[in-house]
Amino acid sequence: MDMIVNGRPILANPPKSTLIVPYNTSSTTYRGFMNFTRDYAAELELHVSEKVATKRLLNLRALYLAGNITKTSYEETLTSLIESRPHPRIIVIGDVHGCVSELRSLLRRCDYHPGDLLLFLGDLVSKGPSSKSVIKLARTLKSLSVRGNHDFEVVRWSQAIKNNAEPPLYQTEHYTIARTLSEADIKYMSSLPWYITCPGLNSLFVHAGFVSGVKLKKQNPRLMMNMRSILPDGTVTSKFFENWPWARLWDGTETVYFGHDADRGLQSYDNAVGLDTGAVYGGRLTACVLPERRMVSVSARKAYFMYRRKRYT
Ligand SMILES: [Mn+2]
Repeated sequence: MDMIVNGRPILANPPKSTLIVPYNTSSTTYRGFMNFTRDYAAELELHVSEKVATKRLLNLRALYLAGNITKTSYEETLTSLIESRPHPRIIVIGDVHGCVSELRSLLRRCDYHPGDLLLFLGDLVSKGPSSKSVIKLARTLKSLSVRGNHDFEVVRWSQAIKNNAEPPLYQTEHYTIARTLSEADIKYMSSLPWYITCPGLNSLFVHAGFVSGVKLKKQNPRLMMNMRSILPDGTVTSKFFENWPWARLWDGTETVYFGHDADRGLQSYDNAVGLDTGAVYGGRLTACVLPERRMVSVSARKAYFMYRRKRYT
């Protein structure tokens, strides 16, 4: 049975490690979006034009609920309002790391509307100013995300806390974040898959990367969350070897969208697009808008985290 997420169907029972998003352009598939229009309006500081458009939708809904217009006329008007909207899109977003103001600015700059699907490339949390608000925003807008290495650590700690584990000797950031998250936040984070596929756009989404020549189902979760380089001898590593980005070797037929690699910043190969542009280090937060593959980014308000990583050649 199909389940509707943000107006688009996804598999009702996705395999634990993955998620498939069909890209479907027919308007009937995103009719359900009214259900979260209210939350959307409350969560984003909207531009005036968006406020007006949202208000029209809410007024229409109110008229219908009050019994002032028939269901048929409500649905007809709703459909025509939706169809006069820009085409629904998938907005793919690089590592947010708790930078919620930058995320809000980015969504406005992308002209985000209900019906668009947000797809995060993982590492929503940690290092930045407000991990909890990022998770709440992602949940409210019914976003999808893959699992990043930092998300993974937070989920591990939240499970440990649930099982009454001793707190760590030195209170790590992941532990602190896990303690501040609500039940709903943790449920959302626990649901994040290793990777997401979208056959309709011939695309894959993953936090760190894939190893060429290995079937999707056989890819190693730890590497999917951590890899950065593949050396000439085939060694897959999370280290930053300047001349050996894994994406350069990617020979799959699908285009891979990934994050995790702020050192290299924006990477744009034919079949691999890296979107971690280091917002939390004072760089930019970047989105790629599909299907047109348009890049949109905003600069960070400040450097929230000091940046120090070894370079290898
Ligand atoms: Mn990462």
